[in-house]
Amino acid sequence: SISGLTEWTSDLSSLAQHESPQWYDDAKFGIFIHWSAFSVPGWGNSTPYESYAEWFWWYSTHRPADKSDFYDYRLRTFGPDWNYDDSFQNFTAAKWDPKEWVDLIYASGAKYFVLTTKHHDGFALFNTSRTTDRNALLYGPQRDLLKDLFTAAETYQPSLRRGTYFSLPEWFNPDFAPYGFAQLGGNASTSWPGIIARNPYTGLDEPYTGRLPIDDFITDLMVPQMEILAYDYSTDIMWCDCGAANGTAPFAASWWNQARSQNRQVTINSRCGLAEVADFDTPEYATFSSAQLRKWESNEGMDPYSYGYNRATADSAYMNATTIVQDLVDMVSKNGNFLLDIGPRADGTIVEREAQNLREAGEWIHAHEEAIFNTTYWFVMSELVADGNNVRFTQTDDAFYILFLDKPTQEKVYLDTPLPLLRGDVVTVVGMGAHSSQIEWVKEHKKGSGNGFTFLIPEGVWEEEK
Ligand code: FUL
Repeated sequence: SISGLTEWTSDLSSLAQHESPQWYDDAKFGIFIHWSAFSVPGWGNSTPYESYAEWFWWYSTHRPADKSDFYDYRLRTFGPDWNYDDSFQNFTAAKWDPKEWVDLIYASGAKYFVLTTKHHDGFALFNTSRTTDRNALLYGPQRDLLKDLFTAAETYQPSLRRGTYFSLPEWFNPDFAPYGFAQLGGNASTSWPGIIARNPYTGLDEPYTGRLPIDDFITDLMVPQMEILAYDYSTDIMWCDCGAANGTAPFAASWWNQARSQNRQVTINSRCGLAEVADFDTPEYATFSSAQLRKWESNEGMDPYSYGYNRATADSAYMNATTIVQDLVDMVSKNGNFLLDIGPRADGTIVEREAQNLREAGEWIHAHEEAIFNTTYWFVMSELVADGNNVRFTQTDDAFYILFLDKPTQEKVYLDTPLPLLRGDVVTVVGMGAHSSQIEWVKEHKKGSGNGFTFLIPEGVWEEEK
């Protein structure tokens, strides 16, 4: 036993007791980064939910799934002889400054980030030696991108935690085929295909560059790579994707024991293939309408339909600062975190509009951080329409926050809720609106008739829209 506590074992009853740490609950806002070889084609059409640009290979090689003409785009852009792995050489990171990324993440107000260390295409952004050569140290930028990003984030420790997205399956890896959809009962058109990709124009199998001989995908590749992320890179968040067959139970037990022995707290999401090890749920492009007892984190692209870079997206389509703040407030009021995704280009640059919107949201978030971070949701109620105002609630030990999603409709607002039991005596009202990012005011509550309470919003606190 470590520090008097029982060690984690790979028994599901042991693993089920692990929960997301306090820092994760307090952190509320993270930036997700989808960046890899898929950033080279960097294209997806705008059919909702069916055109993730990071699925370029899947769509362009599997016609029945391709509802957004990736196939034609591929032919038009790269010609008939092109294979997906040809994108490696153009995944250059030539203009990449990891310091700029972490500065932007910090400016956005986020307290953590999660990088795609390996997506379904199996191309790793970290040192996978011993398991495969299919990585950015040997192909493309020839650089340990994960290490450089984690190192750049040192400046902000411990307030900027570092996480790793990791796709359990490699959809097109012939070594994964034995664990493909047939064994999992999945849907062949969308999930865990385990189907070797074929160049649709030549009819030849696409190469799977960098494969090393292994006996078993799970024990010789998947689990060792998770261990590399945990022990060599010290990830704070193991953000798996897709579930599928796995070796997660023994991995998680060892990782948590090691973390505890180092006095670190780490966390694991719900997509590592075993419900019991999930510390938090991960709704995708979705949220909840009420508070959830179980910790959750919604993930969503600033691009309306894609996580990876999508050159077909117009600047005006990226999620704006107001929506970022509204979504964050809404999620936090319901016990959620918000993992907001950006898709950088293959050269490492970030779409300027995305960066601008993040910085603008960050101004509001930094100015009102006490109403967001280190708060808990109000168990009585999370959302309420009060006199036409859409409001949310958060609280701490000494404050109760009423957050307006939009400019208040009137000066006097009646909240039809029982007066919150205040542990301190402060009611802070934080407003937001397109251009109201700097305002904040405190107003004593007044008891109204019935259960609710009324408060006045002083004149002039809301900036005129510019
Ligand atoms: C999904 C993936 O298939 C998407 O490409 C994206 O990575 C999202 C966060 O998870 O399952």
